[in-house]
Amino acid sequence: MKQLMITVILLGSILFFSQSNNVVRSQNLASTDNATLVRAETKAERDQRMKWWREARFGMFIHWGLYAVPAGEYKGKRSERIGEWIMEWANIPRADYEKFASQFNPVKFNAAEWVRIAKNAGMKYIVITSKHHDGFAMYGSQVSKYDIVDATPYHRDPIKELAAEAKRQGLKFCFYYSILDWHYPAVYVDAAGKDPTAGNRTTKMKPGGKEEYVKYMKAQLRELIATYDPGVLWFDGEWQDWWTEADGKDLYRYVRSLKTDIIINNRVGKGREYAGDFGTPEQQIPANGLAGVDWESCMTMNTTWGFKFYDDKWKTPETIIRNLIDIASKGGNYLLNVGPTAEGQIPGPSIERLAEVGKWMKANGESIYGTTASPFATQLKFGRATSKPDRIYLHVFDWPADGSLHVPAFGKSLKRGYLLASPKTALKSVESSEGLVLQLPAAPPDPIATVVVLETKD
Ligand code: JFZ
Repeated sequence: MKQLMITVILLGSILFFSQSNNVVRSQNLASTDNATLVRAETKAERDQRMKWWREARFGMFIHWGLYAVPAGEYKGKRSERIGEWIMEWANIPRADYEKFASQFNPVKFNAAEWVRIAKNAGMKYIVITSKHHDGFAMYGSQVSKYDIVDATPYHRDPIKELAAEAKRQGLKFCFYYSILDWHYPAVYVDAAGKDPTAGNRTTKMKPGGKEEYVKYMKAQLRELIATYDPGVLWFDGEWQDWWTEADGKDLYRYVRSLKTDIIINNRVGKGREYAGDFGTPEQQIPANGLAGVDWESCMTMNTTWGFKFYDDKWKTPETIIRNLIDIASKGGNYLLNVGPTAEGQIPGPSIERLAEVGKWMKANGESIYGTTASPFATQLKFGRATSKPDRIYLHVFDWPADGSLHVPAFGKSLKRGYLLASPKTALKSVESSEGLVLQLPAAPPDPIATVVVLETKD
């Protein structure tokens, strides 16, 4: 019996390793252990689980919490730092920070409108902060009184409406959840000049506190999964000394046991690169993507995640659209943030930018959704590329002055080339050993990014 079991386990892991799509992943303990801890997952099963997420390419991040009340200013003090960290940079004791709850009354919140804004931008999923570092639950939690239903004059659960509305409009609904918690009683700060109950980058845990806190987190995660059925759990705040890789694996396994096909980011464990199901580069696009692993770049549209009323350093629509293309061309997803106000409104400049992205996505979305990374060995001089089995999409950022677009060889021959906007007009082309020269119109139909389709044959 025992021998049989060992054989089964060995065969299982050989199968897992041989099917694992790359060396990096199989070298990583978290991904292999996690999978075997839940139950051995084959590559096909994993591909199935990741399918919707890989095809989606574009999601909305929502940082919404009590920090929207001070909105970046406390006792007259402003900062260049991010808004949701105000409890840290303004050194606000727990008892004072709690008072923001009585001022949090998002009467202008409209779930249908938020989801419509995301959907019209071309986004396929939403990731909202269920609990950020400040420890405040933005949903109706039964295991804490420090939540939106119990502690604010709003007395309602906006997350329920948002989850239902996302489902209605066909977007996946997902949660951010912080492991770092500046409000939990067993957690304290031990740093020069800091109040022991304020926010801090690093925290300490009272003896025996972690076990109790992990139980609390698990109870909240159980509520989140049972009530709102999230597609992704996006952990954060894992860099605390008291949080270990083993804790991360245990939490990963716990969450998967509650919902087998859920997707979990890497910040559940200590390794920012490979623990969990996907990597999370923040405010940056890795030059060559992340080889062999799923990944998602999260980014702000101005310089903060949580709302700050005076942050007006907005990215242009061109930058945002080109970032989305750049990320897709490297095989990643783009999680683009909005920071709603304490009244429940997405800032106007965010809405305007998302509408611009939406216009572009409406015309060019097929060059993003369900694509894989660029087939070219080096980055194109004129822009970016994505691919599908029978075609390549070229995203032209820099329009050729003489109208001749030089495309390096891509190992297949060309069936037909055309502008995505005018599929009936074949572009004149000359093939050579160096590649392809396409004759484009004199002016770019879309100066942000014009998409050229290359239908290919093997
Ligand atoms: C984290 C959060 O802290 C931040 O508030 C936001 O939610 C972002 C998406 O994720 O970003 C970090 C992570 C680590 C540090 C700072 C910001 N750090 O270690 O100083």
